[in-house]
Amino acid sequence: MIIVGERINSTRKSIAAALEARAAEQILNQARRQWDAGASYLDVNTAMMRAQEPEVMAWVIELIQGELPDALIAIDSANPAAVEAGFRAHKGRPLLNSINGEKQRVDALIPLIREHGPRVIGLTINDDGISQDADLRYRIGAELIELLSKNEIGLDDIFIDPLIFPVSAEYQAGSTSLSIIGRIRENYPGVHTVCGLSNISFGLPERRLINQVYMMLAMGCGLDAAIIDPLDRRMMAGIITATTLLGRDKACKRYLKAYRGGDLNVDPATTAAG
Ligand code: THG
Repeated sequence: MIIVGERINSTRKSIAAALEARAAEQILNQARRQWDAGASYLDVNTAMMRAQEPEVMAWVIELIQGELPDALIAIDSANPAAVEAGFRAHKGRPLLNSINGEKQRVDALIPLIREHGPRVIGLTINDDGISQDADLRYRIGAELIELLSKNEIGLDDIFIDPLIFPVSAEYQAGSTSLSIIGRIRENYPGVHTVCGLSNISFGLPERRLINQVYMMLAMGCGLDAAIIDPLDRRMMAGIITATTLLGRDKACKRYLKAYRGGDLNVDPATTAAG
């Protein structure tokens, strides 16, 4: 599983304030903890910085890579100027989060993608907006795969995001996204699927439970990347266990290593009792 750590996101008040103040230590602390917890990418979302987005994006990337030279960033912005600033600041190959099927976005981002050759997340939305129809969203994903392939992005560097909506508002939202994940896996082997799944539980109690169960269902359909909080130990233990059960952990090596490291011990009370 490719884990994208979600914590450096300007829609969180504490992060917006830290970015505004260029509070390096606070941002680095979030970066270090997520990296140590096993994130493959650190998402950096600067949306709330408005006009300062490009400058802040470059600042955060240089800050993080200065401290953690192996860390890679998921450049999470809808602003092409911020994306470009991020590409220029980044060492190694970043993950662009994201492109979608909107013509304006495609026109602005394709030249940057051609120049910098990042890995790319494609969202299943286009100029007709967001559809609750699985066929339509799947087709947007398929078109994005064709578009990115034509522009020299390899299948292993494409991540399709089926988008996740609250099941409290649209009771089939969960199954719609699962079906898109399954169809991408079946028809485009080698292409990754990714989602930021915490939206699924919006408006319902016990959100963490819902997020964790949905993750397991999505992994069963082929989800192989996720934008999550890697400090959520129960979620991470569930992901390791599901990876083993899905036949992607030879000799259960990863599972046993996690066990020995204490990473599976997420419920001490239950363990002690039985
Ligand atoms: N797909 C893609 N990118 C994405 C998303 C997606 N990026 C943003 C988002 N969705 C995923 N990232 C986050 C980051 C932080 C939080 C949730 C999703 C978060 N949420 C708190 C909560 O749910 O309780 C509330 C905010 C807070 O702590 O203040 O922290 O779907 N490609």
